[in-house]
Amino acid sequence: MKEKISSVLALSALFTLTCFAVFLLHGKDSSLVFPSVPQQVVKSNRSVFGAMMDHVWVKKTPDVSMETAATSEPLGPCPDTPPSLVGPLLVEFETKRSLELVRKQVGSLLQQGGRYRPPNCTARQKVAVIVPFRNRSQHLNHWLYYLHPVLMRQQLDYGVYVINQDGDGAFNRAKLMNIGFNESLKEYDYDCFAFSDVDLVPIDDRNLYRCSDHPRHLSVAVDKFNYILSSKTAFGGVSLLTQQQFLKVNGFSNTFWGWGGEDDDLYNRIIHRGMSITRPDAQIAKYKMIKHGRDLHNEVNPENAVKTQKTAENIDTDGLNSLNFTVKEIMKDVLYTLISVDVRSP
Ligand code: UDH
Ligand code: MN
Repeated sequence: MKEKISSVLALSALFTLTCFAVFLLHGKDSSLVFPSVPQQVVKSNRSVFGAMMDHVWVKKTPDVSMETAATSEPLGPCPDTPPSLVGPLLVEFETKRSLELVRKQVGSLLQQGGRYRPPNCTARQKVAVIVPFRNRSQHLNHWLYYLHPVLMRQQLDYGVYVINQDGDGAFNRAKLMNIGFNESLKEYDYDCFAFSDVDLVPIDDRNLYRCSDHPRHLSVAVDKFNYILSSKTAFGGVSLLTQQQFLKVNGFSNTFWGWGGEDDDLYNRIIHRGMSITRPDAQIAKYKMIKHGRDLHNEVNPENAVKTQKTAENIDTDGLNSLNFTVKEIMKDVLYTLISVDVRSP
């Protein structure tokens, strides 16, 4: 009887062990056959965006959220050359792009207000991207669609600030830039400021939105001008200054109403304060400008050209230290922070 009981016990133990082994093996196999959810998500994203997107979007979706990064070990500095850059990009503005679509495509990688930080390393610079704006929503959609993936691949700790001029008074691009500088600094300790027109999209991601020893002009070769720089002193379009460099020149002048001159005046300020400008290679610093006509209330102002002759007289009293404006609204989208302002047009 005893023998019978012990052989039954031995048999059932053997059966249990076999079942356990089969369970383990099957578990392992099934994970090979059925990919985990994140793999499926990445796969479906790629098929939606198609092959063209290989040049625009990060190939691997960063898998660490900002929260995860914040709670883990201190991160090492990002490499000097970001590893995921792809070089020349396919950029076109024929496709209609709604904000909703762009939100779906890049929104999940951003923090509210158009903020991003590389998940695996500490960015070399904290960059506020300032975009002067009024009534150009189609342009903004294209710009956000193309710029976010580029800035992410460049491993910047960045935020996008769209400074919207409220009302229909004379446009003042320069004043909007000054306001962007002031307002973005209230949110975060940015050390670099990228001032960018809403209609300029880089067509090579090696053109880094990073500040350097001297103020930097990025929009060197623009398709509209046959990829030829108009003048050695050109500083409009897309330009970058560190916080110190911008303070040193007292920011932009606030008094350039309508189109023209404010960029030349900033160039004069830089030279006047003993700095020079730097530019990336024209082969890399290439841009496409979204085609557009002249906007209402931004007509050429002939007074502006005269004013650029008087930079030395105005620099001490006209700029960041004389800036006045009223914030009407701050709106946080996942793709950008929109700050609507009354610039007190004359
Ligand atoms: N901007 C607006 N809304 C406006 C005016 C200007 O958002 O109503 C901003 C926008 O970021 C734009 C930047 O200011 O990119 C510079 O203005 P712009 O694009 O009008 O300047 P640009 O020198 O063109 O590119 C001048 C008019 C060209 C008319 C050409 C007709 N063939
Ligand atoms: Mn333009």
